[in-house]
Amino acid sequence: MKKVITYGTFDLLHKGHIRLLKRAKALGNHLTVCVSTDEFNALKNKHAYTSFEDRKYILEAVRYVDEVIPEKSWNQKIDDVIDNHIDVFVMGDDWEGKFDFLKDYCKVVYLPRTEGISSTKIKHDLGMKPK
Ligand code: C2G
Repeated sequence: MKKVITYGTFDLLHKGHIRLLKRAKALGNHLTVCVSTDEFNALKNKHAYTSFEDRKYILEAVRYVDEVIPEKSWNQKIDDVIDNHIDVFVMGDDWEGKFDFLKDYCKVVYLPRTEGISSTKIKHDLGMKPK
């Protein structure tokens, strides 16, 4: 079993998220997604359109995802990697270098983001956010 983990809000699930999840799963044979709770999103100054419960429910339906757990704080990643016996930590490269401290515990991989799509762009385009 080669376990992969990734983190995020995954609001308004779109192709960029799916491509990240697909490539992350391909780095092993088990993918754990750690989804930001609504409370943690507030710490990230993010307001997700869908609740944690709904974002978790949606992710659990994605073929590449094996397990979904809550992300409640910035400093749970080392414990998550140890407790879940994780081999590979994956994030989009907008986070390049930010999680290199995990290299003491697992492989760290930053994948190129998918251009032209984001939850923020969707909200802008739908007129849900001020320009
Ligand atoms: N992503 C991507 N391409 C996009 C949009 C997002 O590859 N067009 C990736 C991001 O790089 C991230 C993942 O999809 O790896 C989830 O994106 P967000 O929900 O925006 O996650 P974020 O708010 O960056 O939360 O502790 C880490 C944070 O929870 C990351």
